[in-house]
Amino acid sequence: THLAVVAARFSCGAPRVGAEQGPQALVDWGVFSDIQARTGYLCSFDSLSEKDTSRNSIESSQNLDANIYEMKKPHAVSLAAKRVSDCVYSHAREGRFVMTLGGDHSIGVGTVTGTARAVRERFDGADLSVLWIDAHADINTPQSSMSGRIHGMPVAFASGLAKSPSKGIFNWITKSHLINLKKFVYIGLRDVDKAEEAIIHQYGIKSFTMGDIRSDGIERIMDLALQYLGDDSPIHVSYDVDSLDPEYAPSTGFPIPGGLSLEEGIYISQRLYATKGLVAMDLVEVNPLIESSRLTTTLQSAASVMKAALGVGYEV
Ligand code: DIR
Ligand code: MN
Ligand code: MN
Ligand code: MN
Repeated sequence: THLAVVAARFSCGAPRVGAEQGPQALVDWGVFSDIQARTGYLCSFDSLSEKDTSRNSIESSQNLDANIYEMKKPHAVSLAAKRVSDCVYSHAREGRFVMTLGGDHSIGVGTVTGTARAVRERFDGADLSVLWIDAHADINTPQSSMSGRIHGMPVAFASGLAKSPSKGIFNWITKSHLINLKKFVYIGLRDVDKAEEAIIHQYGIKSFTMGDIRSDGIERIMDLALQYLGDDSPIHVSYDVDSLDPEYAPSTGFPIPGGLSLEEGIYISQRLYATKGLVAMDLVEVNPLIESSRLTTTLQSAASVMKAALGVGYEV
């Protein structure tokens, strides 16, 4: 079997640089040699970055990337996400497991739309199931966002909740790309904007907060999450490393206390592996420039949740 690793080396959706260096740090940590040695997977690598974008599009995106439509760097982010979406799609279409390394979470517009489109084609119009493991809800629209940063908006664009504002931004997203919010679950939320809370409530989006995990336990929460999604469609997990407590993942742009323990983070992955329905994973928001002295802690944690999702170290 074939594991397609996509290095999405972008940080244009976030206020700070550094997340574009996350993928290389993870690869250098040796995660994939370990996975190849301990599973039957053969890994292939794609590397996408702003530097590879043609001179013309870089120039035009820089010229156009004033803060328009309440969004910061919309052209650069839209172009990056489109490239990620096409790349993820091309692998998922062939039945490969796709592991995308971020990058800030705006690349999530690309990852889930790429998988959703491939799954529709391969499984007769079926909707993809998505788990969004994150401290944040990432569901602001350009209108509701207070920061204008698109790493806080990927769920809104990937689901069609936020429409292409115009001038070509995200207008590559067609109906076949969209994820269904009825097949979508949050786990780990603890820093949600008021406007995002209203959106989650309005659309009835299933959400398991850190409070829920503390009162019911992660085992029960995973039972409920998987039961809600059902077992009739393939699963994509978009794993933001900031879902983990900063003790285990300090090198990230927006660390929020009170997160998942590493054990809970690994348990989520193990449960997803055990469904046999997991087809794609993102591991995003590793920023080697933040808390650099504790980067190895962050890489170790990220590696553990990735490996567990692929069945490495899985027992029972
Ligand atoms: C905030 C922060 N909700 C925003 N989001 C973050 O900018 O939309 N996401 N930090 O990771
Ligand atoms: Mn996120
Ligand atoms: Mn986050
Ligand atoms: Mn983020």
